[in-house]
Amino acid sequence: MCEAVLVLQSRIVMLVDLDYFFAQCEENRNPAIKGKPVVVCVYSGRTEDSGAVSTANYVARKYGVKSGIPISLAKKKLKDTDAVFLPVDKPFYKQISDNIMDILRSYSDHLEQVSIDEAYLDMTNRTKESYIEAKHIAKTIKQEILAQTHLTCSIGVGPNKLVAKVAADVQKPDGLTVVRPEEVRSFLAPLPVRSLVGVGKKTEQKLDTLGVRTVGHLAIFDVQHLIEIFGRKLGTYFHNASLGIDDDPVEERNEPESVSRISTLKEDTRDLQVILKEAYRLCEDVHKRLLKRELMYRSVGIRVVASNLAAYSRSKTLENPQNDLETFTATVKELFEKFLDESDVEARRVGVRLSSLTKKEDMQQSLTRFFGA
Ligand code: DCP
Ligand code: CA
Ligand code: CA
Repeated sequence: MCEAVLVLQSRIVMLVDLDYFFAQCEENRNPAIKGKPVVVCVYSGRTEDSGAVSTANYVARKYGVKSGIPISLAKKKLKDTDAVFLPVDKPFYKQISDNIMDILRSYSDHLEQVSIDEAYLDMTNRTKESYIEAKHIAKTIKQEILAQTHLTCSIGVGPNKLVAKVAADVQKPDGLTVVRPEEVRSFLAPLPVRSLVGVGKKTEQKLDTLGVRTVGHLAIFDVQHLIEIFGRKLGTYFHNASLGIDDDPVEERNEPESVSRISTLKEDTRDLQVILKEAYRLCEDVHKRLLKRELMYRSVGIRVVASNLAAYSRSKTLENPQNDLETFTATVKELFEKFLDESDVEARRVGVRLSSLTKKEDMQQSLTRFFGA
Protein backbone atom coordinates (compact mmCIF):
# COMPACT_ATOMS: atom_id res chain seq x y z
CA MET A 1 0.00 0.00 0.00
CA CYS A 2 1.29 3.43 -0.85
CA GLU A 3 0.95 6.01 1.85
CA ALA A 4 1.33 9.70 1.14
CA VAL A 5 3.48 11.34 3.74
CA LEU A 6 3.67 15.07 3.87
CA VAL A 7 7.10 16.13 5.06
CA LEU A 8 7.22 19.78 5.99
CA GLN A 9 10.68 21.24 6.05
CA SER A 10 11.36 22.75 9.44
CA ARG A 11 12.19 26.44 9.20
CA ILE A 12 13.59 29.13 11.45
CA VAL A 13 11.91 32.49 10.92
CA MET A 14 12.73 35.78 12.62
CA LEU A 15 10.62 38.92 12.93
CA VAL A 16 12.48 42.16 13.62
CA ASP A 17 10.33 45.11 14.74
CA LEU A 18 11.79 48.48 15.74
CA ASP A 19 10.64 49.84 19.10
CA TYR A 20 8.35 52.93 19.13
CA PHE A 21 9.89 53.60 15.75
CA PHE A 22 8.97 57.17 14.73
CA ALA A 23 9.37 58.43 18.31
CA GLN A 24 12.70 56.66 18.76
CA CYS A 25 13.98 58.25 15.53
CA GLU A 26 12.98 61.63 16.97
CA GLU A 27 14.78 60.89 20.26
CA ASN A 28 17.94 60.15 18.31
CA ARG A 29 17.70 63.29 16.28
CA ASN A 30 17.35 65.31 19.49
CA PRO A 31 18.66 63.37 22.52
CA ALA A 32 17.55 66.21 24.82
CA ILE A 33 13.96 64.89 24.64
CA LYS A 34 14.93 61.40 25.85
CA GLY A 35 13.22 60.60 29.14
CA LYS A 36 10.30 62.94 28.42
CA PRO A 37 6.99 61.74 26.97
CA VAL A 38 7.42 62.00 23.18
CA VAL A 39 4.35 61.99 20.96
CA VAL A 40 4.62 61.94 17.15
CA CYS A 41 1.50 63.37 15.55
CA VAL A 42 -0.27 63.46 12.21
CA TYR A 43 -1.75 66.96 12.28
CA SER A 44 -4.81 67.29 10.06
CA GLY A 45 -4.39 71.07 9.99
CA ARG A 46 -8.03 71.88 10.70
CA THR A 47 -7.37 73.25 14.17
CA GLU A 48 -4.15 73.42 16.12
CA ASP A 49 -4.72 70.10 17.87
CA SER A 50 -6.80 68.19 15.36
CA GLY A 51 -5.33 64.97 14.12
CA ALA A 52 -4.17 61.65 15.54
CA VAL A 53 -1.20 60.24 17.38
CA SER A 54 1.10 58.31 15.05
CA THR A 55 3.11 56.78 17.88
CA ALA A 56 4.50 57.63 21.30
CA ASN A 57 7.55 56.59 23.26
CA TYR A 58 7.22 54.26 26.25
CA VAL A 59 7.28 57.16 28.74
CA ALA A 60 4.15 58.61 27.10
CA ARG A 61 2.53 55.16 26.89
CA LYS A 62 2.59 54.98 30.69
CA TYR A 63 0.02 57.80 30.59
CA GLY A 64 -2.19 55.86 28.18
CA VAL A 65 -1.04 57.62 25.03
CA LYS A 66 -0.89 55.32 22.00
CA SER A 67 -1.16 55.19 18.19
CA GLY A 68 -4.50 56.32 16.80
CA ILE A 69 -5.88 58.40 19.67
CA PRO A 70 -6.76 62.07 19.05
CA ILE A 71 -3.96 64.56 19.70
CA SER A 72 -6.28 66.54 21.97
CA LEU A 73 -6.81 63.45 24.16
CA ALA A 74 -3.05 62.82 24.31
CA LYS A 75 -2.54 66.43 25.43
CA LYS A 76 -5.11 65.94 28.18
CA LYS A 77 -3.44 62.77 29.41
CA LEU A 78 -0.04 64.45 29.46
CA LYS A 79 -1.30 67.76 30.89
CA ASP A 80 1.08 68.08 33.81
CA THR A 81 4.18 66.68 32.14
CA ASP A 82 6.98 68.11 30.01
CA ALA A 83 5.73 66.12 27.01
CA VAL A 84 7.05 66.89 23.54
CA PHE A 85 4.66 66.81 20.56
CA LEU A 86 6.25 66.55 17.11
CA PRO A 87 4.92 66.26 13.55
CA VAL A 88 5.70 63.09 11.56
CA ASP A 89 8.73 63.30 9.28
CA LYS A 90 8.36 60.23 7.05
CA PRO A 91 11.37 60.88 4.74
CA PHE A 92 13.64 60.97 7.79
CA TYR A 93 12.26 57.68 9.18
CA LYS A 94 12.38 56.07 5.73
CA GLN A 95 16.09 56.79 5.41
CA ILE A 96 16.77 55.13 8.76
CA SER A 97 14.48 52.25 7.83
CA ASP A 98 16.36 51.67 4.54
CA ASN A 99 19.62 51.52 6.45
CA ILE A 100 18.24 48.96 8.85
CA MET A 101 16.73 46.82 6.08
CA ASP A 102 20.18 46.75 4.47
CA ILE A 103 21.69 45.51 7.71
CA LEU A 104 18.98 42.84 7.98
CA ARG A 105 19.43 41.76 4.35
CA SER A 106 23.04 40.97 5.11
CA TYR A 107 21.93 38.32 7.62
CA SER A 108 19.43 36.43 5.49
CA ASP A 109 18.85 35.25 1.93
CA HIS A 110 15.11 35.81 2.20
CA LEU A 111 13.73 39.00 3.67
CA GLU A 112 10.15 40.20 3.58
CA GLN A 113 9.64 43.78 4.64
CA VAL A 114 6.10 44.13 5.95
CA SER A 115 6.14 47.77 7.01
CA ILE A 116 8.51 50.67 7.52
CA ASP A 117 9.81 49.19 10.80
CA GLU A 118 9.31 45.49 10.44
CA ALA A 119 10.67 42.54 8.44
CA TYR A 120 10.63 38.75 8.42
CA LEU A 121 13.89 36.91 7.80
CA ASP A 122 14.12 33.28 6.84
CA MET A 123 17.09 32.05 8.88
CA THR A 124 16.82 28.33 8.07
CA ASN A 125 19.96 28.12 5.92
CA ARG A 126 22.15 30.60 7.76
CA THR A 127 21.48 28.94 11.13
CA LYS A 128 21.75 25.39 9.75
CA GLU A 129 18.42 24.90 11.54
CA SER A 130 19.96 25.56 14.97
CA TYR A 131 17.95 27.67 17.42
CA ILE A 132 21.10 28.35 19.46
CA GLU A 133 22.70 29.86 16.37
CA ALA A 134 19.49 31.79 15.60
CA LYS A 135 19.55 33.34 19.06
CA HIS A 136 23.19 34.25 18.64
CA ILE A 137 22.50 35.91 15.26
CA ALA A 138 19.49 37.76 16.70
CA LYS A 139 21.72 39.23 19.42
CA THR A 140 24.30 40.24 16.82
CA ILE A 141 21.61 41.91 14.71
CA LYS A 142 20.39 43.88 17.74
CA GLN A 143 23.95 44.98 18.49
CA GLU A 144 24.64 46.01 14.92
CA ILE A 145 21.40 48.00 14.58
CA LEU A 146 22.14 49.71 17.89
CA ALA A 147 25.76 50.48 16.98
CA GLN A 148 24.92 51.84 13.55
CA THR A 149 21.62 53.61 14.10
CA HIS A 150 21.31 53.91 17.92
CA LEU A 151 17.92 52.22 17.75
CA THR A 152 16.58 49.30 19.75
CA CYS A 153 14.33 46.63 18.30
CA SER A 154 12.45 43.56 19.43
CA ILE A 155 13.02 40.21 17.79
CA GLY A 156 10.92 37.06 17.76
CA VAL A 157 12.27 33.73 16.55
CA GLY A 158 10.13 30.70 15.78
CA PRO A 159 9.35 27.93 13.28
CA ASN A 160 7.15 30.22 11.15
CA LYS A 161 6.01 33.81 10.60
CA LEU A 162 2.99 33.54 12.88
CA VAL A 163 4.99 32.40 15.91
CA ALA A 164 7.87 34.81 15.20
CA LYS A 165 5.44 37.75 15.15
CA VAL A 166 3.79 36.82 18.45
CA ALA A 167 7.22 36.19 19.98
CA ALA A 168 8.44 39.65 18.95
CA ASP A 169 5.35 41.25 20.50
CA VAL A 170 5.48 39.58 23.94
CA GLN A 171 8.63 41.31 25.07
CA LYS A 172 9.05 44.98 24.18
CA PRO A 173 11.02 47.19 24.01
CA ASP A 174 14.47 45.72 23.35
CA GLY A 175 13.17 42.15 23.58
CA LEU A 176 14.40 38.84 22.22
CA THR A 177 12.12 35.82 22.45
CA VAL A 178 12.95 32.44 20.96
CA VAL A 179 10.20 29.83 20.66
CA ARG A 180 11.31 26.37 19.60
CA PRO A 181 8.89 24.07 17.77
CA GLU A 182 8.31 21.93 20.86
CA GLU A 183 7.47 25.04 22.92
CA VAL A 184 4.97 26.57 20.49
CA ARG A 185 1.77 25.18 22.05
CA SER A 186 2.66 26.07 25.64
CA PHE A 187 3.98 29.48 24.59
CA LEU A 188 0.77 30.44 22.78
CA ALA A 189 -1.78 28.85 25.12
CA PRO A 190 -1.94 31.53 27.87
CA LEU A 191 -1.91 34.50 25.50
CA PRO A 192 -5.11 36.41 24.66
CA VAL A 193 -6.59 35.58 21.24
CA ARG A 194 -5.80 39.15 20.14
CA SER A 195 -2.10 38.21 20.06
CA LEU A 196 -2.67 36.28 16.83
CA VAL A 197 -2.29 38.12 13.53
CA GLY A 198 -5.76 38.45 12.01
CA VAL A 199 -7.70 38.50 15.27
CA GLY A 200 -9.08 42.02 15.59
CA LYS A 201 -11.46 43.61 18.04
CA LYS A 202 -14.61 42.18 16.41
CA THR A 203 -13.31 38.61 16.27
CA GLU A 204 -12.10 38.96 19.83
CA GLN A 205 -15.61 39.98 20.95
CA LYS A 206 -17.25 37.14 19.01
CA LEU A 207 -14.87 34.59 20.50
CA ASP A 208 -15.40 36.07 23.94
CA THR A 209 -19.15 35.35 23.75
CA LEU A 210 -18.19 31.71 23.06
CA GLY A 211 -16.02 31.68 26.16
CA VAL A 212 -12.83 31.66 24.10
CA ARG A 213 -10.38 34.14 25.55
CA THR A 214 -6.95 32.62 25.25
CA VAL A 215 -5.18 30.96 22.34
CA GLY A 216 -5.28 27.77 24.41
CA HIS A 217 -9.11 27.95 24.55
CA LEU A 218 -9.15 28.48 20.80
CA ALA A 219 -6.91 25.45 20.25
CA ILE A 220 -9.38 23.07 21.93
CA PHE A 221 -12.47 24.68 20.39
CA ASP A 222 -14.15 22.48 17.78
CA VAL A 223 -12.85 23.44 14.33
CA GLN A 224 -16.16 22.62 12.60
CA HIS A 225 -17.89 24.99 14.97
CA LEU A 226 -15.34 27.72 14.13
CA ILE A 227 -15.98 27.15 10.41
CA GLU A 228 -19.74 27.49 10.94
CA ILE A 229 -19.20 30.83 12.65
CA PHE A 230 -16.40 32.39 10.61
CA GLY A 231 -16.58 30.53 7.28
CA ARG A 232 -14.18 27.85 6.03
CA LYS A 233 -11.21 30.07 5.27
CA LEU A 234 -11.11 32.11 8.48
CA GLY A 235 -12.31 29.27 10.71
CA THR A 236 -9.52 27.00 9.48
CA TYR A 237 -7.02 29.84 9.78
CA PHE A 238 -7.96 30.55 13.42
CA HIS A 239 -7.76 26.86 14.28
CA ASN A 240 -4.32 26.44 12.70
CA ALA A 241 -3.08 29.73 14.15
CA SER A 242 -4.07 28.66 17.67
CA LEU A 243 -1.85 25.59 17.20
CA GLY A 244 1.00 27.72 15.85
CA ILE A 245 0.68 26.20 12.38
CA ASP A 246 1.61 28.49 9.48
CA ASP A 247 3.39 27.61 6.25
CA ASP A 248 3.36 31.05 4.65
CA PRO A 249 6.83 31.54 3.10
CA VAL A 250 9.08 34.53 3.72
CA GLU A 251 8.96 36.28 0.35
CA GLU A 252 10.38 39.51 -1.00
CA ARG A 253 7.40 41.68 -1.86
CA ASN A 254 8.95 43.90 -4.51
CA GLU A 255 11.86 43.76 -6.85
CA PRO A 256 14.87 44.45 -4.68
CA GLU A 257 16.56 47.81 -4.86
CA SER A 258 19.86 46.10 -4.23
CA VAL A 259 21.47 42.73 -3.66
CA SER A 260 24.18 42.58 -1.07
CA ARG A 261 26.06 40.40 1.37
CA ILE A 262 28.28 41.19 4.29
CA SER A 263 30.32 38.90 6.49
CA THR A 264 32.66 39.02 9.45
CA LEU A 265 36.40 38.51 8.85
CA LYS A 266 38.31 35.97 10.93
CA GLU A 267 40.17 38.87 12.49
CA ASP A 268 40.20 42.64 12.08
CA THR A 269 42.57 43.61 9.28
CA ARG A 270 43.77 46.22 6.76
CA ASP A 271 45.34 43.61 4.50
CA LEU A 272 43.86 44.15 1.01
CA GLN A 273 44.46 40.55 -0.07
CA VAL A 274 42.66 39.13 2.97
CA ILE A 275 39.77 41.54 2.49
CA LEU A 276 39.49 40.82 -1.24
CA LYS A 277 39.55 37.08 -0.72
CA GLU A 278 36.47 37.34 1.45
CA ALA A 279 34.88 40.05 -0.74
CA TYR A 280 35.21 37.93 -3.91
CA ARG A 281 33.50 35.04 -2.18
CA LEU A 282 30.62 37.38 -1.34
CA CYS A 283 30.62 38.77 -4.90
CA GLU A 284 30.07 35.29 -6.32
CA ASP A 285 27.13 34.77 -4.04
CA VAL A 286 25.57 38.16 -4.78
CA HIS A 287 26.17 37.66 -8.50
CA LYS A 288 24.36 34.31 -8.43
CA ARG A 289 21.36 35.99 -6.82
CA LEU A 290 21.45 38.71 -9.48
CA LEU A 291 21.37 36.13 -12.29
CA LYS A 292 18.66 34.11 -10.61
CA ARG A 293 16.43 37.16 -10.60
CA GLU A 294 17.44 38.06 -14.15
CA LEU A 295 18.63 41.51 -13.16
CA MET A 296 21.32 43.89 -14.43
CA TYR A 297 23.29 46.28 -12.19
CA ARG A 298 24.67 49.76 -12.71
CA SER A 299 26.14 50.50 -9.29
CA VAL A 300 28.68 48.55 -7.29
CA GLY A 301 29.20 49.23 -3.62
CA ILE A 302 31.33 48.08 -0.73
CA ARG A 303 30.73 48.32 2.96
CA VAL A 304 33.24 48.17 5.79
CA VAL A 305 32.35 47.86 9.44
CA ALA A 306 35.35 48.91 11.52
CA SER A 307 36.65 47.39 14.78
CA ASN A 308 34.69 50.05 16.70
CA LEU A 309 31.53 49.15 14.70
CA ALA A 310 31.53 52.43 12.73
CA ALA A 311 30.30 51.69 9.20
CA TYR A 312 31.56 53.04 5.88
CA SER A 313 30.13 52.67 2.37
CA ARG A 314 31.64 53.47 -1.00
CA SER A 315 30.10 52.99 -4.40
CA LYS A 316 30.66 53.53 -8.10
CA THR A 317 28.09 53.92 -10.84
CA LEU A 318 28.97 52.42 -14.20
CA GLU A 319 28.21 53.87 -17.63
CA ASN A 320 25.92 51.04 -18.68
CA PRO A 321 24.02 48.24 -16.96
CA GLN A 322 26.07 45.06 -16.64
CA ASN A 323 25.52 41.56 -15.43
CA ASP A 324 28.98 39.98 -15.43
CA LEU A 325 31.00 38.89 -12.43
CA GLU A 326 34.32 40.30 -13.70
CA THR A 327 33.17 43.94 -13.82
CA PHE A 328 31.70 43.45 -10.35
CA THR A 329 34.89 42.06 -8.76
CA ALA A 330 37.16 44.54 -10.58
CA THR A 331 35.06 47.45 -9.27
CA VAL A 332 35.01 45.99 -5.78
CA LYS A 333 38.82 45.74 -5.88
CA GLU A 334 39.11 49.35 -7.03
CA LEU A 335 36.77 50.54 -4.25
CA PHE A 336 38.58 48.64 -1.47
CA GLU A 337 42.00 49.84 -2.68
CA LYS A 338 40.80 53.42 -2.66
CA PHE A 339 39.09 53.03 0.71
CA LEU A 340 42.21 51.61 2.40
CA ASP A 341 44.29 54.38 0.84
CA GLU A 342 42.01 57.06 2.21
CA SER A 343 41.43 55.76 5.72
CA ASP A 344 43.26 54.01 8.52
CA VAL A 345 40.30 51.83 9.45
CA GLU A 346 40.73 48.19 10.49
CA ALA A 347 37.98 46.15 8.87
CA ARG A 348 35.91 43.82 11.03
CA ARG A 349 33.12 43.11 8.55
CA VAL A 350 33.19 43.60 4.80
CA GLY A 351 30.31 43.66 2.36
CA VAL A 352 29.59 44.04 -1.33
CA ARG A 353 26.50 45.28 -3.06
CA LEU A 354 24.92 45.67 -6.48
CA SER A 355 22.29 48.37 -6.94
CA SER A 356 20.50 50.48 -9.58
CA LEU A 357 19.03 47.18 -10.70
CA THR A 358 16.95 46.72 -13.81
CA LYS A 359 15.17 43.71 -15.23
CA LYS A 360 16.94 42.11 -18.19
CA GLU A 361 13.77 42.37 -20.33
CA ASP A 362 13.53 46.09 -19.59
CA MET A 363 16.94 46.52 -21.16
CA GLN A 364 15.87 44.61 -24.24
CA GLN A 365 12.66 46.58 -24.40
CA SER A 366 14.45 49.89 -24.23
CA LEU A 367 16.88 48.76 -26.94
CA THR A 368 13.99 47.66 -29.11
CA ARG A 369 12.37 51.00 -28.56
CA PHE A 370 15.67 52.75 -29.30
CA PHE A 371 16.06 50.97 -32.61
CA GLY A 372 12.41 51.57 -33.41
CA ALA A 373 11.70 47.85 -33.81
N1 DCP B 1 2.10 54.06 12.93
C1 DCP B 1 1.16 55.06 12.64
N2 DCP B 1 -0.16 54.87 13.00
C2 DCP B 1 -0.58 53.73 13.59
C3 DCP B 1 0.37 52.70 13.87
C4 DCP B 1 1.70 52.92 13.52
O1 DCP B 1 1.51 56.12 12.10
N3 DCP B 1 -1.85 53.57 13.92
C5 DCP B 1 3.52 54.31 12.57
C6 DCP B 1 4.26 54.90 13.75
C7 DCP B 1 5.07 53.77 14.32
C8 DCP B 1 5.33 52.90 13.10
O2 DCP B 1 4.19 53.09 12.25
O3 DCP B 1 6.26 54.21 14.93
C9 DCP B 1 5.50 51.45 13.45
O4 DCP B 1 4.33 50.93 14.05
P1 DCP B 1 4.33 49.86 15.20
O5 DCP B 1 2.96 49.29 15.27
O6 DCP B 1 5.44 48.91 15.00
O7 DCP B 1 4.51 50.70 16.54
P2 DCP B 1 5.80 51.36 17.17
O8 DCP B 1 7.06 50.99 16.46
O9 DCP B 1 5.57 52.83 17.28
O10 DCP B 1 5.80 50.79 18.65
P3 DCP B 1 6.21 49.32 19.18
O11 DCP B 1 7.38 49.55 20.09
O12 DCP B 1 5.01 48.87 19.93
O13 DCP B 1 6.52 48.47 18.00
CA1 CA C 1 7.52 48.78 16.01
CA1 CA D 1 5.79 47.35 13.32
